[in-house]
Amino acid sequence: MAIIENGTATHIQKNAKQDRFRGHDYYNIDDLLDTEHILVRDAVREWVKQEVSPIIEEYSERAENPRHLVKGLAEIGAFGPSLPAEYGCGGMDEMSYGLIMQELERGDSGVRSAASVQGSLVMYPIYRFGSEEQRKKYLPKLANGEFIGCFGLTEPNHGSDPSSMISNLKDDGDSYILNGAKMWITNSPIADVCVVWAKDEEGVIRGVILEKGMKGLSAPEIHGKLSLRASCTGELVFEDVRVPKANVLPNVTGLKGPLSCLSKARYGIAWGAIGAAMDCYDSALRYSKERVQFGKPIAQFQLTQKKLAEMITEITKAQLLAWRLGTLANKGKATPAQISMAKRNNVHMALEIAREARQIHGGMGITNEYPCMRHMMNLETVLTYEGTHDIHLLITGMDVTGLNAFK
Ligand code: TGC
Ligand code: FAD
Repeated sequence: MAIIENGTATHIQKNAKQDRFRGHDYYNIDDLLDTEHILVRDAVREWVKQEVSPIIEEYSERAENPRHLVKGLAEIGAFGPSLPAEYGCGGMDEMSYGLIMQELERGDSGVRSAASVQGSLVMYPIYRFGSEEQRKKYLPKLANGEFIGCFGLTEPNHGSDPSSMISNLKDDGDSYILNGAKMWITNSPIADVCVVWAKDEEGVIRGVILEKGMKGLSAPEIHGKLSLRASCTGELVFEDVRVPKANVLPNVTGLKGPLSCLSKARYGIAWGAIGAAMDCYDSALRYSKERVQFGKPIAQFQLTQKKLAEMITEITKAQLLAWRLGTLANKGKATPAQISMAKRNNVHMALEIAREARQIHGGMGITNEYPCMRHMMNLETVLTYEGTHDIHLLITGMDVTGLNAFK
């Protein structure tokens, strides 16, 4: 407990656990949204206030996945928001999907991760590349949270370069035999369904759907994470797993399969990062007006104002980037490189803001009374997964020069 010297500080301490977040819209970007977008966003914001904010610091501290949130996430339409309603999904547009991710990550990156993986990395490939039988079998149960899904692309020795993966499928009549391992897989220890990418005997990457309980499939949890602590992460180990050919995604081969899913998820992260940044800014703004040093609120010092002014400027730029990306995505015109730019810019922006906001909170900023340190730690993962900060830079570099730095 901090030593409290005056009434103002006591007030801050008492109210720190309440979620007093309000959104920030310096450029009236709400005017560019439809009423439906705002309704969706506000509903998710309220859900996060009621369900996530009161518990997230404790779950994060205990490194425990708040699994009870799955039902609520399904109810608010967070799983596959922009996939068709006929499969039990949200049937919303890409802007609504983005806004939902923004609000979830305002609560915690791990909560947004759960929705990203389920919707964009598991449901989306089944919808886009799966057979009608696969869609009907899996999508409704993933949408309503009855099934948890995970996505296995990264391997212990192949992260940024997934095309070098060694997990492999050997033809065995009506089945394939799968061997190999995947690393850093969100939700693998609790997953009922795994979308896994592996090479066939011709070296062609294929997607397969695995189900919990298949002989030879195991998913040990990875412990000791100092980031994304409220999210469950594990490995996937395949020892002669027999995968019926009916479980192969029939409509895609090659790396563009998993990379298309990543485009969908990276788009959501570009929005989600804004949520984490807004939460840090909001907390810092409020704290700086309440915290008194040298006889005046610290918000009155020019150096604090510089931090806050730069934060809201960067948030506003990120919001405009995301909004424009959303309008392109709604028309099916957002390119993978445009998505990379937004993911990279917005996550880096959020991480910088989390660090600055932490400073504004002084010593209190390193405690779990305020969200900045948790967001900061989470964002270190977000900067790395779904393509690292530098990989996205090289994607932009390749797009503008036409020259490939990876090969
Ligand atoms: P390259 O030769 O460039 O491309 C292979 C094929 O894929 C196509 N393509 C894409 N298609 C759709 N969306 C994209 N974003 C695409 N990027 C490329 C490309 O046109 C080509 O198609 P075709 O028809 O010619 O075959 O591939 P490369 O091997 O040179 O790799 C390029 C690179 C490095 C950019 C790519 O491998 C990459 O993005 N690496 C980063 C890996 C990554 O992001 N891993 C993420 C793992 S999943 C995860 O982190 C989940 S976190 C979950 C959570 O939220 O909790
Ligand atoms: P590496 O690829 O080894 O990179 C190490 C460093 O080298 C990075 O800084 C990178 O930028 C740099 N580097 C690599 N290549 C180049 C280059 N050509 N030029 C310049 N620099 C380069 N994966 C999944 O498949 N599914 C999941 O659900 C999933 N969830 C995750 C959850 C968490 C908590 C984490 C931490 C990761 C998750 N990942 C998941 C894996 C994630 O996508 C990888 O960690 C990421 O792609 C980077 O791979 P790597 O960790 O092997 O790093």
